[in-house]
Amino acid sequence: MTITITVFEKSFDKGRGLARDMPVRWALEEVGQPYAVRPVPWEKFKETAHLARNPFGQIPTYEEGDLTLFESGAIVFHIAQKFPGLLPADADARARAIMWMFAAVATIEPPIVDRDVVEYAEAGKSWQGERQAMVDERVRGRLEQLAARIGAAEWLDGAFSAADIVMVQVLRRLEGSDLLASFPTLATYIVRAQARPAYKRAFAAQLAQWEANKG
Ligand code: GTB
Repeated sequence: MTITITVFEKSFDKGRGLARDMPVRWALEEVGQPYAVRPVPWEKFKETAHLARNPFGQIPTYEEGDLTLFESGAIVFHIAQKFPGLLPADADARARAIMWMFAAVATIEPPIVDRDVVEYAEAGKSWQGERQAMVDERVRGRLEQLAARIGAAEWLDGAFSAADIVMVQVLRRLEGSDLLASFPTLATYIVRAQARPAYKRAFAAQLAQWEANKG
């Protein structure tokens, strides 16, 4: 059955692999599932056809026969449940991998997204600097806790899993920041993930998409 995902026609991250189709592509590459891509132009995000796929008018979405999904984390979870390779067989280890997926999107990601909100959406506000410092401190706290838990381990919990895809992608949003650079454990964790052939294939595919459409 063909799997089709929606992606930006022209991603505003300019092929840096930060848009949220990246974890979906990466998960599909890890489990060896081919997929088709439906690029959505920005002006069509809130049109009926796309809203039918995602009520919030966002990418990515995932179609497989009669099933349509949105939310990148839920899509990665679905792929991991449906195809072998991304979730441990042992029930307890599987529960922990799922826990880490939720931790990535519910505990680590919110302050990281807030950081972007302060930087871009709240630029020029009189209180921007003060809020930026507060949000950075929150992010730093979370990174400290995560780095302490990962320690010398290769992955979040034993073997590489879907949770590492979601977590690495969340952390990548801090790429280039001093915050990430001050946690070598996390920087190394990301580099380790980026060395995976599946990551490289996913990255190359989204970059090719950008190159073909940047105009
Ligand atoms: N929680 C949803 C999910 O994980 O699927 C969020 C989806 C989402 O934010 N999608 C964005 C979108 O469709 C594209 S990826 N936005 C249109 C809209 O909301 O109207 C967003 C993105 C782009 C670039 C970076 N970056 O450069 O770091 C990060 C995220």
